[in-house]
Amino acid sequence: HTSKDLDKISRFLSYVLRHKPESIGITLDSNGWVRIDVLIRQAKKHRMYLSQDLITEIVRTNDKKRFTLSEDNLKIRAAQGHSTNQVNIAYIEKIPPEHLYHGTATHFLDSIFQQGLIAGKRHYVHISCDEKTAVTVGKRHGKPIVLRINALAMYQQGFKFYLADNGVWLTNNVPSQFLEVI
Ligand code: HQG
Repeated sequence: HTSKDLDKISRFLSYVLRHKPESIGITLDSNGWVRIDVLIRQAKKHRMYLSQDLITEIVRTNDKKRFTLSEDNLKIRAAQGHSTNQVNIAYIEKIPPEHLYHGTATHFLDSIFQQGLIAGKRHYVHISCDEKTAVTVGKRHGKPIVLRINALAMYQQGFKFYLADNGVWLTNNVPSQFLEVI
């Protein structure tokens, strides 16, 4: 498969596994999992032709490790990024490092410093463990800017942090006093 094909399928999987499973008539369990045979069957009805091998290749080669296979290889889920209400993943709580990073665009800054970082349509605020990744995330929205989050201080004040399967950190919201422009 060409990287263009894989990219197209990755986008399709992101859409159905994070946002709109009902668009192809699948249901995710509360931890986000769906059986791969069911996914393949339903995708085919929408002219998206998947196979177990293709799915394995995408999970393995995906640049951001967006998808996770269950241990028995029978199920798949998106690691993070959900907006669908079908899913409420029981992420494992973790103690964060002193600093974490959030990449955003300059035009959001005023609003962010007024309201803090909020999850918006997704279930959590998405946070990177290094500045370089945060710049890439920010570029998706405009002129990128990186905010440093005093994550350990937040944690010590009772905020919870979670680490997704793919290394993305998650939290419910970040009040602006824990943010610094770097
Ligand atoms: C901003 C990608 C105004 C926030 C990435 C962000 C990530 C505010 C945007 C994952 C705000 C939401 C998530 C406030 C936050 N006022 N703007 N109070 N609080 N924002 O796409 O973090 O390629 O939902 O800064 O790599 O950009 O999809 O979140 O700019 O891991 O796999 O609101 O998505 O991964 O944008 O990215 P998004 P995100 P994938």
